[in-house]
Order: sequence, then C-alpha cells, then structure tokens
Amino acid sequence: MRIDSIELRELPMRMRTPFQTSFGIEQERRILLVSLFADGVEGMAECVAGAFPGYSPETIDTCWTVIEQFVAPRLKERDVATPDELLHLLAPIRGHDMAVAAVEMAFWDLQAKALNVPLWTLLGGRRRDIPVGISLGIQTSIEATVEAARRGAEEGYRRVKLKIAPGWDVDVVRAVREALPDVALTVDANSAYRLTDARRLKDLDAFALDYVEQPLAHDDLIDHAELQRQLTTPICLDESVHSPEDARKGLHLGSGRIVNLKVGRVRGFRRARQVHDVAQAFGAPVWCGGMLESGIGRAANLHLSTLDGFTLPGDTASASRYWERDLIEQELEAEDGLQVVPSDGPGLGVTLDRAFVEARTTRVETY
Ligand code: OSB
Ligand code: MG
Repeated sequence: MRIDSIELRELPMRMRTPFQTSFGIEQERRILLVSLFADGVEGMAECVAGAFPGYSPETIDTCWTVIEQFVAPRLKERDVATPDELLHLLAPIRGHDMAVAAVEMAFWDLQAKALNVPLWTLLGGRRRDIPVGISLGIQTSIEATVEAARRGAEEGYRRVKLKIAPGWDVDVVRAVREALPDVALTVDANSAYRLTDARRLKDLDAFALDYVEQPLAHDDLIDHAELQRQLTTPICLDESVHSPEDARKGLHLGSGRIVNLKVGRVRGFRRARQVHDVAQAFGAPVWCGGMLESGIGRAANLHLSTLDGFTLPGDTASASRYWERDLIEQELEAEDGLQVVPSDGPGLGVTLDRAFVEARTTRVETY
C-alpha cells in the first residue's frame, strides 16, 4: 500500500475519576490519534503514551515529535506491503516504541480495512469472548477500596487488581481479601519496591493473589528473579518487557511467570504477537494490559486478546468505567466480565464519533 499521509490529532479527555498509581495521579488524558492514509483507506490507532513520563520515558509530545520528524518522512510515499516491511523501514529509530507502535497499529487497521476483514483475523486470533478484570487505582481509604472491589466483583468482573505502593499494600490487600474471599485478586506496584522490601512483599503470599505485577524496577530482571525465588505468588512482568528478547530473558531467568502484554509498550502488534509466542513457548500465560485508553485503543486491545495465549483476564474493562462519553460510536461494555471483539465493520470494528472528535480536537496536523 502506498502511504499518502499521516495525520496526528490530539484531544483532551477527562476521566470520570482520577487514577492513582505509585508513580502519579492522572485525570486529564491527552489522547493522541494516529491515522495512516493509503489507497483511499484510513487506518487508525491510539498512541498509549501519557502526558507525563511516569510509566515510560515516552510522552504524547515525544511521540508527536518522533512521528513528525522521523517516522512520517520514512513512510511517506513509500509502498509498504506488510507490518514487517513497515517495521524494517522504522528500524533505524531506536526506542520510542509507543510512537512506532501507534503507526504500526494504524497500518494493521489499514490493511484489514483494505482486505475487508476484522483485525483479529489478520492477527491470527481465535478467542471471541474476552474475559476482563478491573484495575483499581489507589483509593482515598481502605474502605473505599473494599467497596470499589466489591462493586467490580458484583458486576461480574473476572479479576480485581489493586494498585499498591510502599505504605499502601498489605493492609489494603488483607481488607479486600477478607471481604471477597473468592475473587481473583492481584496487585500492581508499578516498580515501587526494591529487593530490600522482599520481606514486606512476602507478606502478600498470605492472600492467594494470582500474581504481583511489576514490583521492582522497570529495567530490572535480575532482582525480579531473586524476588521470585523468595515468593510463592507468581510475579507478572509489565514495565520490564519491551520485546520478545526481554520476554525470553525474563522467563528464562525466572524474573516472572506471567506477562502483562501491552501492544504500545512492545512497538506494535507484530512484536506483541512475538512476545505472546515466546510466553507460550515457556508455558507462561499472558494477558492484555491497558493504558487508560479511549475506545480506539481499547478496541485494539480486544483484537489482540483473541490470541490463544491470552488466558488470564485483561485490563479491558468497560469504557464507561473511565469515560462519560467515549470517542467512538460503539459502547465497549463488559457483560458478566466478558467483552466481545468489536465487529462493526472491518479493521478495528469501531467507528469514530467524528463530530465529537472534531469538536474536541485541540491540534491536528497532516504529514
Ligand atoms: O501498570 O497496568 C499498568 C494505567 C496506566 C499506566 C499503567 C498501568 C495502568 C493500569 C490501568 O493498570 C489499566 C487500564 O484499565 O487501562
Ligand atoms: Mg502494570
């Protein structure tokens, strides 16, 4: 397909409630949409970078700059036949995986639309009902956390994940576990601990957690392996895995036994599939992470979740948990803890609410 142009668009979206993690608090999302135009077709993706470099060094501003200055010039007026070819053209760009991912994902949507097939068939997925869980940010009190967890469980979500941080861990997990003895419960530290906290983290073994997500540093596999030897609870890697190589090293070292797979973190669908395949080779389950996406990014996550290895509930809960009004026409709502893959048309299977998006857009450029 001959790439005619790339459009970048920013629109602010305010979340219903603030989302607090060990690295910060967020309520005003700056959504960055990327469109690729080729052969009269538009492929679209959402860039998952945040406004602040707390989860990753990338931000939506670095992504905009990298796409404008380095990605667009390499793709414009080029014939690109496959995602592999596109990644090859972008291979000189080191890092900036979220920026590259957004463009790569838009290319998959473009191809699927040109072929008139749903994206999941191109990805090779087979699952149709996607089990989902909720991710609860750090709340104002233990009681509020227990109540939010209880509501999630009552709504049928298949897993409750609690954000933890030093000083907000064992007590809150104990309270939720006592209130909900049977719920599939996990915690996510977003890299807030060090190996010297191992004793504290070992206390979490008492609560039958499905996993503890990314307890240690974002760039560490060695200490995670040492910690995993001391814990009975499986460790799930999130921030540490940017590539199939990272997954291989982490699973080989025993740094974790489960992978949270976020397509934006691993440079797009092609590499996400490779990470998935590596995990499968190790017999390690994967699940689809979330980055507080709007409907465009959530739809992409649901398509990815159709691959066989996604055996644990993903962070792809109902869009209405975060948004008063989404920027797509479909309502991506879970029922009984299941999401169905969007299928209103080819590609992502969702349609942008153009009037809403135009009205909210604060910046749009075509390169
Ligand atoms: O670590 O999984 C994470 C949100 C922003 C950044 C990092 C993470 C998260 C979440 C929320 O846990 C997932 C979601 O519901 O989109
Ligand atoms: Mg995480």
